[in-house]
Amino acid sequence: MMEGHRMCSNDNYSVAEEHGAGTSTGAGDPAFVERPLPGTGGEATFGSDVVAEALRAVGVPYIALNPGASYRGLHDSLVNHLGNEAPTMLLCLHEEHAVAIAHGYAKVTGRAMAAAVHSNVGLFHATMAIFNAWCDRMPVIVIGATGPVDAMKRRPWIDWIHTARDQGAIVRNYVKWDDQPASPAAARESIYRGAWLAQTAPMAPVYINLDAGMQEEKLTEPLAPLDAARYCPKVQTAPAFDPLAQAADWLRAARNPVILAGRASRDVKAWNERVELAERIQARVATDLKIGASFPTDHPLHIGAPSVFPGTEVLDAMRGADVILSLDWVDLGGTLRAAFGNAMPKTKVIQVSLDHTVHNGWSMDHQALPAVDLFLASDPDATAPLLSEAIGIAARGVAAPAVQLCAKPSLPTHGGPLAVEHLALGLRQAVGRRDVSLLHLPLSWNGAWWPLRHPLDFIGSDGGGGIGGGPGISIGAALALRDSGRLPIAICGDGDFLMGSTAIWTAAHYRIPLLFVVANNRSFYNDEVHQERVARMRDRRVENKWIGQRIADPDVDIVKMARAQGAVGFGPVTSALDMIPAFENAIRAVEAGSVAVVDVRVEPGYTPSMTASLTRSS
Ligand SMILES: Cc1ncc(C[n+]2csc(CCOP(=O)(O)OP(=O)(O)O)c2C)c(N)n1
Ligand SMILES: [Mg+2]
Repeated sequence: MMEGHRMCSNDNYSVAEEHGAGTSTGAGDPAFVERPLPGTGGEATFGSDVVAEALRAVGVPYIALNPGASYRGLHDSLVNHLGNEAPTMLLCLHEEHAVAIAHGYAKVTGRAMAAAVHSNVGLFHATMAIFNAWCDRMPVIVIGATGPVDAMKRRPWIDWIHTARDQGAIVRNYVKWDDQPASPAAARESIYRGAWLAQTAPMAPVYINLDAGMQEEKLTEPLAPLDAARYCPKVQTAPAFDPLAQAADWLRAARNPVILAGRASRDVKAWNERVELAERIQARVATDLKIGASFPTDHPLHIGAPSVFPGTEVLDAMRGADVILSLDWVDLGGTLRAAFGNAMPKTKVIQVSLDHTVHNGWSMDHQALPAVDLFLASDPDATAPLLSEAIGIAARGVAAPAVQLCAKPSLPTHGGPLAVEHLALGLRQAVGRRDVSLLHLPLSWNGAWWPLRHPLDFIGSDGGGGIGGGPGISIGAALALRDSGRLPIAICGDGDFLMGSTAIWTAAHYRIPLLFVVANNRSFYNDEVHQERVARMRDRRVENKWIGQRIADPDVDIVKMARAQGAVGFGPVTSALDMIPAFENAIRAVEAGSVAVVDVRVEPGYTPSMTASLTRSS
């Protein structure tokens, strides 16, 4: 916990640069789990060899997949032409996990992995995870397949049902770009373009659909080499000079500026530059539990605790502000409405974002249209240091009291029922001084329970509100964190965990250590809250809210589900007395290279602000 009043300088909340995540070496590496016998190697001979080489050329390290005959050509090329290295396959039990793993990997590294899904049916399974990554603005190269497009080459029945006229239409509304290249050379260009677009801000998934016929056909002649780097140029996303200077003038003169610190990279330098900007202008800063940590939550300038829906402290600070600087805040329009009602805010609003470039008419994830006085069409990470420089004044220490983040710092000593808060306290106690990355949090989480002091302390939520993404996203993130020295912990609701639970096998199989803690209230409790609300509005029986919601009778044996897939399982933990030893044993298992799952039985309950936001009637 933070001590109370104190002066802090830049240094207190800056984070030292460290070695990067995601470069795995040596034993236990997923690349060593499934080693093929030496293949043919040499020159590309088939269309799919060209595709595999292109994936390697753009730096795709892993390809999470569920197999299918539509891409059997590519599958062979990855194994027998490239030797299952760079990219290495990660077999998944469901396409949703394959995309979620790639999504989680991107959340840590900012880089795209690939996910391969069979024809239309695999893509159908993958859709929710693609939508999650889309809303989260995370890059994934989704490889699909179809055909043979030439009907004369199709096998009876199966090739026909697994061919679609326009397969990309299944996902076109929530990917940045899609393609169905007709030749190996076009497929190579498509992979280069896809990798480039997916990883250029605003980042998002892309979908590339490979004709089975094109994959399996022999090359008539070798392709001239193309240097992938020249086809994936770095795109500069700095702001134009005039709006930058104007923003700097407003912020320099502001008496009560507020920064809404939204989507940001996991880059330590960018984190420190954000802290510096806030300290220069003494701006109070709000952060968002939907997305990765963007500012130290126990910094004196941080407003209250981070939450999914902005709480009263954030809204009050906005009302008292003379300038609001949004750094790509998710739902700026809705947040302004929550603070100022439907009237236009009198406060000056500066928006820094590139997000408008991917807004479309199908998905409403662009959120409400905000009133904005100055728009900097630029990447917030690149903009913050430029703003600091243009503002000119030096960063000052902050004399405000540090935020008390931990409300009730003691665990019950009795064996009574556990709340999610107890789970959080027990877990913090068990992890001690380790560097922890929280990879997922349940809806019942309160941001006050766990200070976030580093961009990798919390990587954000699923993006699209698609339950079941938690396990897969967490495994992809843990893969990226393998050599980071951080303890990866995912805390999932039981509903989320159960929907995504067969992702565990992939983590166990490829030796991706992480700790899952299931906040098991044996319910899709979120929706109990809604049924309660409806019953109250209609003056009906609130007591019936559990029907069609409770995951009990029988209770699911989560520990057995974990063990059945090669993870180690602990629990069910029902009292505080058992909780710390269970966590300690689980952490030891993770540090020894295992996947560990702890089932903690908790009482249902959400924070008041979450309940209020969920149940707000129209
Ligand atoms: C794919 C999907 N199905 C249904 C929902 C609706 N939904 C939102 S939260 C939730 C309950 C999640 O249960 P759990 O993870 O156990 O969290 P709890 O609410 O119990 O804390 C459901 C069903 C959703 N968001 N996504
Ligand atoms: Mg639940």
